[in-house]
Amino acid sequence: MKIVDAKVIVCSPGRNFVTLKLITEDGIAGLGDATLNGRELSVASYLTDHIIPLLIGRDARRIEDTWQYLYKGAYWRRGPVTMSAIAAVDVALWDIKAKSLNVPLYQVLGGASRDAVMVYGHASGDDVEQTLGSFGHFLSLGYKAVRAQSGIPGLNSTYGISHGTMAYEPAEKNAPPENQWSTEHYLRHVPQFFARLRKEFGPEVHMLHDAHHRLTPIEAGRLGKELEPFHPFWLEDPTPAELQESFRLIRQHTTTPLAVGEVFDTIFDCQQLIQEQLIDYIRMTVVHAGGISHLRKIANLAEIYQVRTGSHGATDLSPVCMGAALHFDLSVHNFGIQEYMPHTPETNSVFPHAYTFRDGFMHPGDAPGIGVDIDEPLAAKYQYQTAYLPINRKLDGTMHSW
Ligand code: EZ4
Ligand code: CO
Repeated sequence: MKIVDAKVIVCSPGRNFVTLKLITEDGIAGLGDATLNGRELSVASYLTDHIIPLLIGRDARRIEDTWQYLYKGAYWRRGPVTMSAIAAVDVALWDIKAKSLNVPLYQVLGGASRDAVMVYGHASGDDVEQTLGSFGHFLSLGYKAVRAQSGIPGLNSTYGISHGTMAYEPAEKNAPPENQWSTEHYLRHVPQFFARLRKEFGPEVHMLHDAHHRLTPIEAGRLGKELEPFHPFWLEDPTPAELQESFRLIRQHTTTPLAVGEVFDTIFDCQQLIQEQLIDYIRMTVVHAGGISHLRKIANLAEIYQVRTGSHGATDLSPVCMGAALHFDLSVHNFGIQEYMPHTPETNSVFPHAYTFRDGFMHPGDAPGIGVDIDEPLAAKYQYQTAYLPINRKLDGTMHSW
């Protein structure tokens, strides 16, 4: 089953997406997401200029060998651009494999380990009152788990607050927007905010929060400790995780569960975090972490240490990634939770899909393969637009992690 054609489709139905399409000699098409928010064209070039010429004529059935060929064969290992490109190939090959067997992808990944996949939505607001309203809205839609982010008094902008009806997921045309940061303001606000949420919505609903890499380990320890009475499901990205051992310090101070990994790209980014049991949820995604093949290895390592998955699922990952993630989530034993932000109607019309949401849970559907397609003529109507993620400065102008 030779690969005879391959193309990279860049489109922007509201935001930029990069999609790889592989076609076999039998006419089976497989899709893989290759979107890296704010750096989209680098992955498109990596695929078009360096990978596609190597794929033509290869046997589409040899998924693991192709993964190793692209990873080891590049000599230059790891990194988000390389790993997103490899992921796109890997997912497209899994899509082809399952389509050639006429089964949904989860059936070739060992079958379903559960009936459906619990997802969490994103509540946000400029202040606590608005966020409470948004949180209640998600509960009325059936969500059993909701992430809550609120504007912080004294700061003119912060991470995670949606404006208007659009789901929050930044990418600004032309130049990066600037956000403001103050750890003091943030730490004063969040525990009170969570106290209100828990009081308002009772003990059952899972409440999540994303600190978005902005605290030092000891500050994160303090936040985790102060949140304990309100038992959050997790505290996400409490501190930048390049230095994995810094999580030891957080662990010494709090039992609040920790979730990390949306910016990681290989198992080596989380090996110490997992093996020392410094985290509770690993948030790596199919698209940025080398595809289904590599993410399964990460999940298998995590399973031994009782770390569960909690894959990133923001709207800057395409529906192709969302579909692949749901097959992974349904099949892997140590699944924890899946992030879900619905895409816009334009995006959904470019990427028709079989996955469904019902009552707080999702299912990938039973269409052969991943169950996500791309409408190429429609995609061609939405041209790529230069876009950047925001940057973040402290009140005195110092650059900070966004
Ligand atoms: O900032 O996907 O948990 N979700 C997140 C996201 C990330 C974006 C970056 O492109 O942290 O909002
Ligand atoms: Co996050």
